[in-house]
Amino acid sequence: MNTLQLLLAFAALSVTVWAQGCSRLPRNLNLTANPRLPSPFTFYNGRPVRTAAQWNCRREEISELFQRLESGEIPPKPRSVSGSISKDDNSITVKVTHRRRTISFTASIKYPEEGKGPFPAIIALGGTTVPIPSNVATIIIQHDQIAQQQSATLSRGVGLFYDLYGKNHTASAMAAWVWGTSRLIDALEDTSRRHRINTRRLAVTGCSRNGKGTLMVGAFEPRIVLTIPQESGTGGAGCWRLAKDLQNRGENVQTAPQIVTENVWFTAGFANLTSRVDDLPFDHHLLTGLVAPRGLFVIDHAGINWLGPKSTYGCSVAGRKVYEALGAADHMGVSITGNHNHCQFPEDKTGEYYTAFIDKFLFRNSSADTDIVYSDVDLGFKEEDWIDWKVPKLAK
Ligand code: MCU
Repeated sequence: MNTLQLLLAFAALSVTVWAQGCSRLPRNLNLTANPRLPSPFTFYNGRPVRTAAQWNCRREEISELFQRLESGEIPPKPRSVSGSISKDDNSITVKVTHRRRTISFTASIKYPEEGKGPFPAIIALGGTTVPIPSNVATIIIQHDQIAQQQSATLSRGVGLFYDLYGKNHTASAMAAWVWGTSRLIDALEDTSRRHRINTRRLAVTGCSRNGKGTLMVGAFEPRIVLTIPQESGTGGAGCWRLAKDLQNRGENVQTAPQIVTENVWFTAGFANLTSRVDDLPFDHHLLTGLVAPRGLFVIDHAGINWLGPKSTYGCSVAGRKVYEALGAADHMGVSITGNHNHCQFPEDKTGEYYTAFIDKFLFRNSSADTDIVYSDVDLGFKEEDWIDWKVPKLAK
């Protein structure tokens, strides 16, 4: 083969690779220890991510890695999903049929007192803990009905999701909540002429355990334009590796080995990995990265060690680098302040920043300043200890 032939063969090969789209992960993953936060910009096979198109492939890969190792599978939309709005306009009932089984659940809708709409809406997991602006609707999904979160021993496979897919489905409670929230949005789309919600301006929020679920929903449901996890701590906006390090330094912080004994937030198989989190090909900065470039405002508590505020801070700073690579650093913010009760919304800088995120992402006010990385105490994250990769420019 001469040089020209060689070049042509190579060109043909790369065309085939591109035509096939993203390269697939192997069936059996080879997990190798990495004590730092894994690079968002290196594929599982070691190749670099250099373009926006490659990031889309990497994004798919990260999503699959999370589902395989940590959350369990989030099933796609079943063929039959429909919605119906109650006569009093205060709720939507979502009906889903999959392989001859049917479930239904109801979410409440509260509209602003004034105005015609369509209104942006905040979907709240279980109830609201953030202030709802007077021009925004609230939709409350009782996600515990979709997958229970009472205890690690009693709640596995309990809830409407498992009535539909079987109690041995790999989906963790959080994966099931993502699925349920997605079906709620399907139903809102299905009934768009019968309600006054703007389904293109949806946010999601929840606090603590529901904050963990909130980040998952934002990561896996692209129709959400603003994700607001509040005090989600470990298993949410915090990183497994950072929490482990804090514990090694004597802090009373929640870590992976403990969390799986407490509840069913993760797929059952994740329990085999919690003693070796360095082997995970991801950490939660990549969950943050899955939300990019959509709006994300991480709220946490500086004074509750169990939540691991240092972990959430560092993990957010690392995850924000994905936004930076996409030319949208200010689409992601983090604010960690103290002096309030757990899940009580703080009337401090966090409140101010929250309003800016609402303005920018629910009302498309591009001048709202959301370039925010804030903590009211020094949370001491040393990037050089945790990040050994550079941020490429992926923007088109
Ligand atoms: C921060 O979320 C959880 C935490 O992970 C648990 O260890 C603790 O029991 O409960 C927190 C919570 O959901 O509080 C309402």
